[in-house]
Amino acid sequence: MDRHGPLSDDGLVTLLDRHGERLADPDWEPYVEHLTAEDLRGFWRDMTMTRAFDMEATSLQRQGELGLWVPALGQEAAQIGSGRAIREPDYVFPSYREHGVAFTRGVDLPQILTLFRGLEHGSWDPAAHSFHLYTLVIGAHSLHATGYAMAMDRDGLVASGNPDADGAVVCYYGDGATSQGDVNEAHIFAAVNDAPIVFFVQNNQFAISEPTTRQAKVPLARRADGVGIPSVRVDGNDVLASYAVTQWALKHARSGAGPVLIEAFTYRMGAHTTSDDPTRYRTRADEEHWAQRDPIARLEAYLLKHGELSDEFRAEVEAEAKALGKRTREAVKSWERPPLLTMFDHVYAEPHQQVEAERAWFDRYQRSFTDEGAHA
Ligand SMILES: Cc1ncc(C[n+]2csc(CCOP(=O)(O)OP(=O)(O)O)c2C)c(N)n1
Repeated sequence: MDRHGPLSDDGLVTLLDRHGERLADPDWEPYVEHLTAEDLRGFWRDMTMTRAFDMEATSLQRQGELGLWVPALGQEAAQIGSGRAIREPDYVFPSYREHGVAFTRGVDLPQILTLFRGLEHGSWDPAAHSFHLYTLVIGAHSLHATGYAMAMDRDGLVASGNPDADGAVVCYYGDGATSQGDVNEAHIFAAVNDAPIVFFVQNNQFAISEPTTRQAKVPLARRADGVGIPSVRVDGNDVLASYAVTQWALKHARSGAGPVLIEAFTYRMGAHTTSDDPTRYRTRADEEHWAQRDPIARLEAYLLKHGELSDEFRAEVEAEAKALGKRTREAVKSWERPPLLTMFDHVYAEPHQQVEAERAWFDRYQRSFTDEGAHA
């Protein structure tokens, strides 16, 4: 392993190794010592549910029910660990692969699929879940997130004197996004304005077919050095470590000390999307290497070793996952195509003159194809 390049495992925070052995790290212990066996089982459940939903969505795409699907396979620990460290009034800006984080924010997972069936931009209420809609334009949301964080500060939600009431933003994007202008601008803007934001980079080692080695000469976390943002590299397949570093980063940001960048080093076990064939750009040996580091298996090994994963609990989660799969299939198949005019809804929070004018024009245009319109 190259000790200096972007795939180095140097300095990765790890609290649970790939065999499920707990590693002691006095620096990070304070961020996990309160977790009970029930909490850890909860992490395992969250990851298992996320994966079950993911597999279901892939099947639905293969059956022609979805236009596209973006699997999060292999990234469950990075997402559940960080997601479980987020609380009110924090606010999340995801990209498009954060199904695990969505789950921790209480989004009903089938709702995500309205986007992938081409019906809506996502049908959850961002305010109700403190979880913004997905963004397909790589990195664009990093600027929105930075502005939102600065507004949270101005609204008195940061360093208020009551740490339990403070909040910060968490913005998720991938390794490829770190090459984007928008993301670098967001880093600079956040740094010089001490914006309360945690940039959470899931380095899954590929931007579609472009490997991280073609995006950087150094670990991605070091991008933060150049703009004066503290950063940490974490084993993204370790749910405990992902939770610990996000706890720390959020505490830092909520206290008014400014942004943090987390690089979660992980691996996309599936395809980039259902339109992609990863065998064209990576080897079977690589996939096998990372299969040995499966984030769910790692926590499962730990729990089993400590007698904390009973057959009853596993059966319960299995049944829950099955029910979610069934509900997802039924929901997707029941969705009707919405009237085209709904595309003008939710553009702004309040009615807007220009949008209303465009809606009226489109309405007339649509009617021109009917008998009623043709004779008007
Ligand atoms: C601005 C922009 N450029 C290009 C694309 C096409 N595109 C979609 S996903 C992707 C790769 C993104 O990789 P990364 O940031 O590592 O995230 P990942 O998909 O691996 O989670 C690209 C280039 C896009 N959606 N938006």
